[in-house]
Amino acid sequence: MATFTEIVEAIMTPSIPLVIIGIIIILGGPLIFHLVLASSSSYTVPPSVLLLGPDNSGKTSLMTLFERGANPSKTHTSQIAHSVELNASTDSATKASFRNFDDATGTHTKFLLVDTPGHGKLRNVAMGKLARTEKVKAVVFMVDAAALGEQETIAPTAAYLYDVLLFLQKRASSKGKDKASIPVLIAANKMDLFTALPATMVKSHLEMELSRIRASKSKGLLDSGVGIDDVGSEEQDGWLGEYGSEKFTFQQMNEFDIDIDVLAGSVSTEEPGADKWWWWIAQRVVG
Ligand SMILES: Nc1nc2c(ncn2[C@@H]2O[C@H](COP(=O)(O)OP(=O)(O)OP(=O)(O)O)[C@@H](O)[C@H]2O)c(=O)[nH]1
Ligand SMILES: [Mg+2]
Repeated sequence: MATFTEIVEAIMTPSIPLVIIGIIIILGGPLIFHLVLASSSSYTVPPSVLLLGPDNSGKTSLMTLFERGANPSKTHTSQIAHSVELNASTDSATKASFRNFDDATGTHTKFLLVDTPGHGKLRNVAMGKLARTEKVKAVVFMVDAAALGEQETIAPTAAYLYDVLLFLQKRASSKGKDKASIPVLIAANKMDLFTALPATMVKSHLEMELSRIRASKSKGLLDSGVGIDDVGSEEQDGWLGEYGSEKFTFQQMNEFDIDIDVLAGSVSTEEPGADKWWWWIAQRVVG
């Protein structure tokens, strides 16, 4: 039987197998530790839904409504992103309402609702959130339907939406198979105001303005005398929707596996309220 000193001696004597075991422990330990942490964090970080849209459209108001079940009396223009954890359910009992999400009945899916600042100077905050898309399940793009009839509102609103859609399109074109596509809800808010455009008009106004932006972006290209068939794939990649089409429609985004819905509602009043939006979000989060 080996004595204690013999064992110690064997361990202390450098030998190839021992060195290999040592290297495995030193390199493998942290690696395993990392894998364990990484896999567990994917369970603890819930999916998120991004609230985008220009300033004054009602994003913070909507988030507060979902969080507290009550409409905030006053909001300030947001300067930072802010998220709250909510529970969504698609059970018929709790169907279409965020007011009873605390009910213990049925199954719930946790998700993060991320509010972003809408001001043009802080747009990078929102786009930064969008760029880290691993956990983004859906995008809610909020617009002020009551002010959308005015040129000074529709122009910046559509310009922002253009950037968001082009980002999603590029992401879809270059994505690996494991990345799910991100659906977009255009939430036409402030339907309680008499100047509010109905959802169909919000849709057509935005499509018209997006067509205009797209045309002006490609104008330099066309002016230079290059035919539409002569341009390289780089230019095609920068084109929103169906390449070469005259008019942009949201339906063209289906080509990139991006679904866009336009739903009308209001944060401030019970009717039409925000239930439709909540139901849309719940289906995307749970599904
Ligand atoms: N009439 C009416 N007013 C609303 C509605 N929703 C929000 N508002 C008002 O619109 C204003 C702007 O709302 P916010 O929620 O602060 O807008 P926001 O999108 O967070 O704006 P930023 O933080 O600047 O990006 C507030 O005065 C709200 O009270 C609505 O459904 N109807
Ligand atoms: Mg805000």
